[in-house]
Amino acid sequence: RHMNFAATLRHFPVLPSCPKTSPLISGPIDVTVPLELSLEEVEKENNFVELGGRYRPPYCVARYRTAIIIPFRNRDLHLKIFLHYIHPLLQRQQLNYGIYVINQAGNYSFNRAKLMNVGFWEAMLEETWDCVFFHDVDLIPEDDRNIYICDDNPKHASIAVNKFNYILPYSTCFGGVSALTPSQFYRINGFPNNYWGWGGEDDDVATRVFLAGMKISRPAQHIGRYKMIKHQSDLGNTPNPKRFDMIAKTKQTWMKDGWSTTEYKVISKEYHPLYTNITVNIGTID
Ligand code: UD2
Ligand code: MN
Repeated sequence: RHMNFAATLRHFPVLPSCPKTSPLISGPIDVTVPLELSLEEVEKENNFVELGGRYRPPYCVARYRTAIIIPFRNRDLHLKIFLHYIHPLLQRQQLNYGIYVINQAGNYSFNRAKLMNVGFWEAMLEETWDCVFFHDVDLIPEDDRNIYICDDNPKHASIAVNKFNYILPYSTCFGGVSALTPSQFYRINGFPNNYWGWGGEDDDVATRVFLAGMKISRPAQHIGRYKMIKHQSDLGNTPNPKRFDMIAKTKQTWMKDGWSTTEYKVISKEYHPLYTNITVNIGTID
């Protein structure tokens, strides 16, 4: 059976553990929006990525295993740019990782938080990940010292986003890019399932973190930097008028509604070269 060199080494029993800090990390990244780039070119750039967007460092055993969950609908251009930047970054960080795009089927109201619950389930079915990153498709990290691993407390990684002039808009902000270990995720009962449309769901999750007796951890301001690709608001994701009432009631709802009560139906699962696409029917507002 034919195997390439890296694949052979991976089966070699004395492969050393990767160093605690990767020597490949280099700091700030210049993020520009490469409009001419095709998905085929991005695939060619990332030869070492395995089917479904999985990767393990070839010459050492990764210390950390991270799944990236992307809530998604109709953002192909953003996804291509995201993949172009995220794969090389995660490889420089010497992680064992997988990229999961959770694509909401149909034209009903978008539900970012419910897609996160689905993504968590589906990713954990494949592998016991140490850490799960919940990641907007339009946020591109601008520094590879922003390591995609979990902390002792739930992490809000996108502390400084260009859209907010690289300043954290408010102290309990948890939107954009967040990361939880499976046990932290279970402790907050996952994400809420009933935020349909834009907004509020991130604040609900932040409240869950506090109610579960944890804090929000963040990288340093000069490291947790992200560029949000400019976009208009999407059809099917208009601001949720109920969001203020809902976030005021998280204390009453978080135990009842969460990852364990997420109902969905997988319509298809496809292993693309740079990501696993899971298209799901998550229903709609009743
Ligand atoms: C902010 C938050 C975001 C979320 C949102 C409110 C930051 C940096 N971002 O982003 O995390 O809390 O407010 O819901 O704080 N998406 C699709 N297709 C759609 C709609 C959304 O793929 O039709 C996905 C996509 O991954 C996108 C994410 O949902 O990045 C958030 O939606 P957004 O980018 O429209 O929201 P935005 O930029 O106001
Ligand atoms: Mn956005």
